[in-house]
Amino acid sequence: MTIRRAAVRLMAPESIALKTAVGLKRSRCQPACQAITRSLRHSSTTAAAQSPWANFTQAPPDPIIGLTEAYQNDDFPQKVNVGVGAYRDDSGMPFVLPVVRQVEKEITAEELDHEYSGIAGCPSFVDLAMKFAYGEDCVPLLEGRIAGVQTLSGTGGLRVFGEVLNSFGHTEIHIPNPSWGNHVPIFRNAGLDVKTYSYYNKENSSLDFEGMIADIKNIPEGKCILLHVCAHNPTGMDPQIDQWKEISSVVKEKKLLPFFDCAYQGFASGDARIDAASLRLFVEDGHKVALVQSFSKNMGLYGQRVGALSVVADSQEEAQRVLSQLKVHIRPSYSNPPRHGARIVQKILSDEQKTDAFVEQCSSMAGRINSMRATLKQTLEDLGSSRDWSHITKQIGMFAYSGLTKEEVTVLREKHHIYCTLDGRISMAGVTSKNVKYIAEAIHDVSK
Ligand code: PGU
Repeated sequence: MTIRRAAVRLMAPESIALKTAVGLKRSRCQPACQAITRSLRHSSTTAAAQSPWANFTQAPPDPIIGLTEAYQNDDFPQKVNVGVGAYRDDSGMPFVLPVVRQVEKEITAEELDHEYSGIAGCPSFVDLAMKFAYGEDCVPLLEGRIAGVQTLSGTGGLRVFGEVLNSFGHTEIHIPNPSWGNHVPIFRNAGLDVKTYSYYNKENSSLDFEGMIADIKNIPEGKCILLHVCAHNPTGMDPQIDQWKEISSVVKEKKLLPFFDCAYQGFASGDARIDAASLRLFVEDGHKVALVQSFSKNMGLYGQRVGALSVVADSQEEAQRVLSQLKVHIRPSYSNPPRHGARIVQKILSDEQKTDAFVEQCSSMAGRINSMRATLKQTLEDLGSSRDWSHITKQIGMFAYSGLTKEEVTVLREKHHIYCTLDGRISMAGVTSKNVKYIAEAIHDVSK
């Protein structure tokens, strides 16, 4: 919403009447009308002086979601939204997975009720979500020592666990630099000090593995470290499996608490079943990890807010105690999670054929993104760009961390009506065969 529209929405009815009255032509504004205007002006001033919201300053728009709002208010025909990480088909339209459509019909036909969920959500959804991430043969899962709850997607799970950490004495959390922009306010609002460790080398557009290891070695013992399971947002650069092994051993040495954020399972390799290798390796190494999963991207269930939070414990009994604490934080926050999205995921993951269909449909989304990476890079080269764009195809997942500066991004937005985040992150999910040339020409124009 623009600031102007927001102001109109928040405007009191009497000030709207006032605007209408003062907007009348002077000749038509008889003395009676003028008196009304005077009285309205007086009452609105009084109301403003008394308003309990008078000291509410205008907050800046959200750096990611705010872009969608600005895009929606732009009437330039070729405008492009490559801000938010939300998949679009090749016509630029939101995409509902066919398997999701199919199970939605089944759910409707079942005429289910709308009773409350339990505080921890739907238990069969949680079990299936955990199997999907940890793998069916995961020992702690088979031993029943992973505590799991349904959450308000990834964001909700991160916030709940941030609060739980804080209430059990954690004062800080270490996230990669850079990371998803919302990690900072989520953890800050949960009462944690947010610190960063090196992750990316801008000079060569690659993972800064040495810097990462050196910084992790400097994290004080016992602190919580946030790791992206795969398809790191925003850089699109993941450690290789041998590098994950080294990270795991340093994390163990420092007795850190690994907290995994899994928002893109399926968008890294294209196979959702193998994208959780980093998490599985940590669990095999004996770490007592925590994990947040989101089904926004891989199942395209963004607005359904469906995700899970789980914590590996030492024993079944410990898992029960952890579960009870997760519930203690959820109950006063939103009481219990919504049902529909969880029903969709539950129906898909409980059926082998539907799971196969989902994996294939997710893979086709990842495939379209990869083909757009190649086309964008090629078109930039064909246009004669002198910059090296090879990182666009080296990176994986939903984003291209383009290397464009804040200034270049601003020109991209103001001159070419292309909306990406100020750090130069381009959501490749919004690039299509119809707009890729326009995007490449605009990038070339701002980066010449
Ligand atoms: N974790 C990471 C790493 C993410 O990128 C996102 C979403 C989430 C968690 C949370 O997603 P949920 O929808 O709550 O499951 N990041 C996207 C979506 C837009 C946003 O900022 O919320 C993005 O564009 O970065």
